[in-house]
Amino acid sequence: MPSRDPIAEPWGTRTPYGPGDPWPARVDLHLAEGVEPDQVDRWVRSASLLHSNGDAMDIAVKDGRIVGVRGRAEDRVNRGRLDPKDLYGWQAGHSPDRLTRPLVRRGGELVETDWDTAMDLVVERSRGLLDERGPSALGFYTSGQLFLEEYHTLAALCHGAIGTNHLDGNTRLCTATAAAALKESFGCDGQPGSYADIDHADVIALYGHNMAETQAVLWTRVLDRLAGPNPPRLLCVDPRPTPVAREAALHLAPRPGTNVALMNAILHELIRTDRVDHAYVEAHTVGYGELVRLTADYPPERAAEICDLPAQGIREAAALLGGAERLLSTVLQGFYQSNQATAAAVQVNNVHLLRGMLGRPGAGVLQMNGQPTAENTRECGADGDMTGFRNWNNDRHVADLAAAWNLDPARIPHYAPPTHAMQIMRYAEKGSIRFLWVSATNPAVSLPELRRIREVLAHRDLFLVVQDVFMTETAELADVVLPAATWGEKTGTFTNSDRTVHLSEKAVEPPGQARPDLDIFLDYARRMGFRDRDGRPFPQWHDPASAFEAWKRAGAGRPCDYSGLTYDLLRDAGGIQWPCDADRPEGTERLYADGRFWASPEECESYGRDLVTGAPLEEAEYRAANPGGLAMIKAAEYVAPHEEPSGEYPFTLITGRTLYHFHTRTKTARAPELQRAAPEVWVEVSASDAREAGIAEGDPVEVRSARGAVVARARVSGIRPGVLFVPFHYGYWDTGAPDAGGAGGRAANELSATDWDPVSKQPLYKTAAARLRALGPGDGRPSPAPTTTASAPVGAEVARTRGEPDTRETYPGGGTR
Ligand SMILES: Nc1nc2c(c(=O)[nH]1)N[C@H]1C(S)=C(S)[C@@H](COP(=O)(O)OP(=O)(O)OC[C@H]3O[C@@H](n4cnc5c(=O)[nH]c(N)nc54)[C@H](O)[C@@H]3O)O[C@H]1N2
Ligand SMILES: Nc1nc2c(c(=O)[nH]1)N[C@H]1C(S)=C(S)[C@@H](COP(=O)(O)OP(=O)(O)OC[C@H]3O[C@@H](n4cnc5c(=O)[nH]c(N)nc54)[C@H](O)[C@@H]3O)O[C@H]1N2
Ligand SMILES: [Mo]
Repeated sequence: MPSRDPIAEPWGTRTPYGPGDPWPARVDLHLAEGVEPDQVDRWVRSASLLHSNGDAMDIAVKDGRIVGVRGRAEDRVNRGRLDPKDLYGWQAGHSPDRLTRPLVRRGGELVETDWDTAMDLVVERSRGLLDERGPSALGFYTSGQLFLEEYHTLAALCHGAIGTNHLDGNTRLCTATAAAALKESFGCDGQPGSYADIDHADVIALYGHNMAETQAVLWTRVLDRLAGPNPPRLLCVDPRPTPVAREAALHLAPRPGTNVALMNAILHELIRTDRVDHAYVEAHTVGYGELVRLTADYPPERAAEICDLPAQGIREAAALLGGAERLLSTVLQGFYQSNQATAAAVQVNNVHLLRGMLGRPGAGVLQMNGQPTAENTRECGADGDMTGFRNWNNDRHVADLAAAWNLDPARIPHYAPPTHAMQIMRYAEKGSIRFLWVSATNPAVSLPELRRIREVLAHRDLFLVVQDVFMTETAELADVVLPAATWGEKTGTFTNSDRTVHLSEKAVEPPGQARPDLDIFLDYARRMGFRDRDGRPFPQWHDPASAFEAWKRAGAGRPCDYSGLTYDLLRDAGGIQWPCDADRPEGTERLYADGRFWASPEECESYGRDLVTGAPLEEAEYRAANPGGLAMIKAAEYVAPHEEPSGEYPFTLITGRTLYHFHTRTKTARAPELQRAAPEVWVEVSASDAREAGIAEGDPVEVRSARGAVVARARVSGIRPGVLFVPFHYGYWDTGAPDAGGAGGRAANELSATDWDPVSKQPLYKTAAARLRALGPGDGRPSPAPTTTASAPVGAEVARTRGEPDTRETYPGGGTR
């Protein structure tokens, strides 16, 4: 019973405020039909697990079941607000098709079994491979959606106990570039800015970030500033007319994959017009001279040609950024998953270094996260980095970590960079990895080039363990399926994009025999008989609270210092930003306020890479370039995408999200309000391209790349001409297998290429070449794309996306008229 229809009005009503004022509270609530607030038995503290924003909420429990959620007015992140996924997504937990018992493959079929049988099988295969082939035969692929305690445990198991280098998270697909860009500029991962910078900024620049749809509550904060006195001006860089673009003072819609050229021209203009804080640059940075030299070759006219933008627009963007007194920038997948991902994201950092816009209210950069707990995957080292933002290339860091775990340093692999997810898949394909344990991610839908990924995962030489809450496309291919408890059914902590840590407490029992992921990992460790240096069972912890204490020891003294936090403090105070230690008991709003960075050769997390080739730098090179541990201004030449539109494939294909769904929809498709709002896949086509191809709104079309094809209804939208957009949410669990005859599936990743950024190794989901073919006239129905979002129709009458079921007819595989 929300007071509004959150589907039709995802951002709700305005609570305007002015610069420097506190963001007013607005409490959003949704309870199951027929339940009144005073009938709720208990409210249990948590935060949202369906994006990286960290919206704080209480879970309503009645008769041992979750019956709704309410935003927490006191919390610094959302001041009570919740978005549509927050309000409705919890219903997935009740779904009758939850996994409730372990499954093992027998005679080709997955059959139910008990935990002992399933775990014995996993342990037997692990031991056998360790004895025969060594630790490198084992790979682990995890998530950005578990809890901190679970990642730290998994990292300790893989890097410490087993000694394999093959551990990565789906954060590789998500925010590996954020981490890489922060390491390149500041020597270490760690988000400099704070969400509160929105309260103070006079200019906010969003680069490849559709905040309105992907961090909808943060966007309400921006909308509330826009509605108040002295509003900020927005710059939006996105090839689609997103809701962000609609509110922007300036919208640049570049050709996808040209971000570096655009940024170089902006930097060129900032330097030419001397919008440079020379005192800051001199005191706190190295590399300015090289940036001046390189960007001299990028006048706006040159970038205008590469990006296909008006040169005047680029000059105006530079003037907007150059005139800002308090500049906030946010960066997300339009940069991270596009051509030259890290090089482009680093240029945003450069704008801030040049202008001295760091570490004070309103002046900040947010190299955003995507997943709710991606930050923790990174800080715990479950993404292949070394636990606590340590440098795998620095023997002292390895020794330090070994001491925290009470293990011999020689057990921790540090002979080579950790293996990234795309390389793990390659090793599985080649047969050197024989055992792959996938937890809380669905690679059979989310990795690029699905036909190949399905083959790799289904190969009979690969023993595949899948730990999930549902029977996903990936679980279908497994040898062992482990049923997990999820949000609301287990306790743990997680950290959002601006370093705010929340505690999420168990509200209800998991269904059937499903168990918390932490219990599963610890059970595996006990059965494997791992020991520490003193012969005690390893890991030495046994439940969420003891796992949190162990993490505090492993992260203490590093930037992500949690040593001042306790579950009780998080319970009392709500969200707190790390670092939080004895000196900073209330946490830390902004990093680098003192102009000091974690960049000295002794402290840094990485010696850096060449931004164009990705070649790693040696310690000696790093020492020579940055002996004083200053921030690093790193310049990069523009290099064209590997796959550019050409005769056979004349369109650029980009993929991404819509407001109402989360990823492969395992949760959001099981929430009726969300599923109804975007029930099927679609393809966005510009009006001019549609006209030329004879395609009208809702007509069936085929999009084909060199990898495969997708069949969907066309949405004629305001997207940049020459560009197609396909949302990547739609796999096959609810419709059956992809068409084997090659007639086309519906998952966007049938189309994407096996290619990644040379620095961050993040796959390039946002630059591929494709062709578009009309499949005959439609039946007059529009495409199922929402009307409230970047996918809004142009030139056709389409019923507005609304929440009330009665006003929106639903039917299989289509939209609404
Ligand atoms: N509703 C919803 N919210 C989510 C999620 C979800 O699945 N659904 N997922 C969460 C996760 S894990 C993530 S990572 C975030 C992602 O959040 P976002 O990055 O905001 O989402 P995307 O739709 O992937 O991409 C953002 C924009 O990049 C633009 N783009 C594509 N190519 C280029 C390019 O070359 N240059 C530029 N400048 N822009 C380009 C697209 O048009 C798109 O609008 O969202 C989080 N929040
Ligand atoms: N084409 C294209 N592809 C993309 C992207 C894109 O923009 N375009 N974006 C990429 C990005 S940024 C991301 S983050 C990935 C996301 O890709 P995935 O991680 O594959 O997507 P999810 O559907 O979130 O998968 C999470 C899985 O974990 C399960 N799960 C949820 N909670 C729990 C739990 O508590 N325990 C366990 N064990 N399991 C749980 C869910 O049921 C689900 O199956 O996709 C990437 N792929
Ligand atoms: Mo992501």
